[in-house]
Amino acid sequence: MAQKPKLFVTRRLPDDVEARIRRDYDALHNEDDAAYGPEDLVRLSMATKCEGILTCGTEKWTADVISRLPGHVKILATLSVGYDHIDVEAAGRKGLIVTNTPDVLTAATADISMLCLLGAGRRAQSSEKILREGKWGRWEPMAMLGVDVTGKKLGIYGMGRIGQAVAQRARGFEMEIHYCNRNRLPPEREQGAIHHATPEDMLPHCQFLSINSPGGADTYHFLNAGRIALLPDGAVVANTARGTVIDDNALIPALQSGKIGAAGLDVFEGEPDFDKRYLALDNVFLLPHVGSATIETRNAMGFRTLDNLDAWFAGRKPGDRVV
Ligand code: 8YV
Repeated sequence: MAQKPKLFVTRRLPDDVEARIRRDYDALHNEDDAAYGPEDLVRLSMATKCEGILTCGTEKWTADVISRLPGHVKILATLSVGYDHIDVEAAGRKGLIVTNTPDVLTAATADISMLCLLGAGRRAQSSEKILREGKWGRWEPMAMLGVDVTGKKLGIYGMGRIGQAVAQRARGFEMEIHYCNRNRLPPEREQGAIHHATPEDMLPHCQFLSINSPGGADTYHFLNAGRIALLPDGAVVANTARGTVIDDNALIPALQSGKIGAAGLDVFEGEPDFDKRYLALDNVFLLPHVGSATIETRNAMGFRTLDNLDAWFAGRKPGDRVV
């Protein structure tokens, strides 16, 4: 019987995914889900003599780490659609193939974008806090007033797969969809959404703003003080993309002053660390990066990652090759 390919798996994954890995690979699993730093990644890549690595967004594949990987490592398959944790240029220089998992987390992440828009707009966490703290008294005509989502103007920054799925959901809330994307979508995908070639053109329309762009250098601190100033007063901002897209030093004062009415944030710069000033605000709805956190979606992401690895080990081109 042919030897199973050697794989290094950096995180503990759902049972069905782990079972498929055990069936098809000679793998080093991370049973305890230990956190691997740069030295561990290099050391374990060497120790396992692996040709493939199955990683997640938690491991940082910097140019330095990639340059120190042994030559037997040929493919880095990430269980994520985003790959801003991988220096793809360094991977390209080394001839390392990189794959990701598009499509399979689109719906789950778009759902969380809606949850953030609604949770922020309707003050979900500060309302729940009242219950948990036993402070629910008489119904008050003026208590916990949020803003309607229905019928409002929604701007989507980043109209890729997830942005388009957010638009589809927001149409159910009768929202008027605006979007900012380098390229205008064809009419059948645009479905009446209004294209803006620049954020500066779109932001003044955004009573709600959903950030669905990739992370990385191109979008770093996109939402800064200057762009916040362009939003209508009281706008609601949701971010399920990457924390780096928002400048916390601009958003937090805007939330404090009421310039931004509320924010729903699933991602943070430097997560799991995050700017603790958010915790003192009652106009925020905060989640710990759960955009793709459903069992169905995580299984699908795991299987898609393995499909990419299987293809490469069978001598075929992986479907989701990014480098
Ligand atoms: C997860 C994500 O954090 O896929 C992404 O890009 O941001 C999230 O779904 C990621 O999959 C963790 O590896």
